[in-house]
Amino acid sequence: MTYLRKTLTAAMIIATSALTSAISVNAAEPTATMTLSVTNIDPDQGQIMVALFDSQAAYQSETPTRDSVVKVDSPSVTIDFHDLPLGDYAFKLFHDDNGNGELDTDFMGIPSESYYFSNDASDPFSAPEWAEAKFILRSGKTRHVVDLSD
Ligand SMILES: [Ca+2]
Repeated sequence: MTYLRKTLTAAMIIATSALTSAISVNAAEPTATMTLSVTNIDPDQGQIMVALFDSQAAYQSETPTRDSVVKVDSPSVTIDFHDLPLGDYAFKLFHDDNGNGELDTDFMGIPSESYYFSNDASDPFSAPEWAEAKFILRSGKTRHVVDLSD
């Protein structure tokens, strides 16, 4: 009885330490770099403002995991997000062409500056749902081309 218990305990310690080392090997989780190439920015002034979301809850509560503001001085800009954990994301951006930090709208509430949701998602009456805009970020490098000419 005593011998069996000691043997079992030793086996459990070995199993536990094997598990611990397996976890520490995985500690450096794979990440990804996401590049946004924003093209056909017109007029080539102001700034591009991007918000990146990593969950539906974050998307709906407008709580970006990353954001970026890039000055526009040519019709195209490139924005990189490094070291992103893999998973589902959605982003939205707009061209703040008058540089006031806001998406301007007309008297009907319709945006008067260019904007874009990931997947080119759109909804005629409001912002598109997470399900429409989300994409899966895999390891390595991902590039999204955002054509603002539309
Ligand atoms: Ca603006």
